[in-house]
Amino acid sequence: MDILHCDLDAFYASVEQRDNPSLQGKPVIIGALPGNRGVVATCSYEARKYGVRSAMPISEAYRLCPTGIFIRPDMKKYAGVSRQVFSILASFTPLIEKLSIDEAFLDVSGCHHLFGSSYNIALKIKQEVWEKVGIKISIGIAPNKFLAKLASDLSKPDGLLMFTPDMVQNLLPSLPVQKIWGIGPKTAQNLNNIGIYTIRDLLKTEKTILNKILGSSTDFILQLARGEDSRPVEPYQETKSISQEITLPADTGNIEEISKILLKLSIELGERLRKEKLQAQTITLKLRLSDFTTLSKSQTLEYPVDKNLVIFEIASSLMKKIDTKGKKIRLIGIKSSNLSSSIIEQPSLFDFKSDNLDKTLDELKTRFPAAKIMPASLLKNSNIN
Ligand code: DCP
Ligand code: MG
Repeated sequence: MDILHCDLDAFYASVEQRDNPSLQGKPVIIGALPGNRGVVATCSYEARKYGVRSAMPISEAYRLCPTGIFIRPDMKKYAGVSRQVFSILASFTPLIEKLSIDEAFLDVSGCHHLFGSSYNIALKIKQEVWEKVGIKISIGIAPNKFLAKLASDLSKPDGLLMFTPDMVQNLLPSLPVQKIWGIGPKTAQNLNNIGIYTIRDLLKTEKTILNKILGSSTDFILQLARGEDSRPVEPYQETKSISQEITLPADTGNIEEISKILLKLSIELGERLRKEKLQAQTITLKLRLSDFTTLSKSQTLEYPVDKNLVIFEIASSLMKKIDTKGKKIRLIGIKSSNLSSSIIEQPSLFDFKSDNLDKTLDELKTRFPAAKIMPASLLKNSNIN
């Protein structure tokens, strides 16, 4: 029982409730404001009773919960709270794998002589996060990552659950297939369509049939279904940021040309992030002008990203915020930082259908390294190829 999965409860909403006691016990919905386009980032457990969920269009959230208190996210504040929580986690073990702004695995195998049993460590973490930060964290304890994450998920809110061998035998098989890592709503629907609803159903089905739906992930998913998972906790301290930059062959002030360069850099950066299985929550645009002054602008996002077009969209909006009127640019760079592991498929806040496109391009480039594969808009640009 040496892996802990720690995940803050209703993170953004909890921070707002902590800072404004009049919001406590109320349905608080963080995201876009009603009447605007956009989605729910998260909501308090009080709002979840009305059926409100993350990633739901804000119009639907308003329809389900008109008495909800709608608040725009304050990413700077949440990033600060997240740092505080992660420094508490780091005081127990250096073996921390950050999965997102509010979620991490801890390998506590080497910490028992200092802090007692895994259960005790989890209790101490819960207590310290509550006392020092003022929000609740749920913790799952298990011999492996999959079961630890499942345990914290089942225990929420304010939970602490140890996934015992008895639960692997009796509880795990009865859970719906979507509880398995990597089975999203679409795959779950495909499995339901052929009568597979629970993990037990999955284990009873012939592999050739599963292969048709799960493809190359079949064996891995079957291992998880049996409660087995050999992946180690992998700390990511080494990589603090990943950047792509280019010094232009000739300085330019041409917006169209700059936009094409941003697209090229975004594609290269997206590829590197996905290769490293990382996602970035902060994107910085750096410009060096002809007179060598350097300007930069950053944006910390509501959710970590690794998609080419999302990075491009953010870099383009940062570009508009930097005043370069009448000046020429000699270097352009995009930096991604605030990195976390992307091994868990995160629902995207952005309405781009580019997931499969990026994946296909990555695969093509691996198979045909010499081929030039790029958006048509980049094909004729002599300045950047
Ligand atoms: N988030 C987001 N968009 C999503 C999902 C999450 O912006 N589609 C943000 C808001 C959340 C934070 O990330 O507060 C953490 O995500 P979680 O999935 O851990 O959700 P919560 O912490 O809000 O709730 P839970 O108690 O279920 O963990
Ligand atoms: Mg959470």
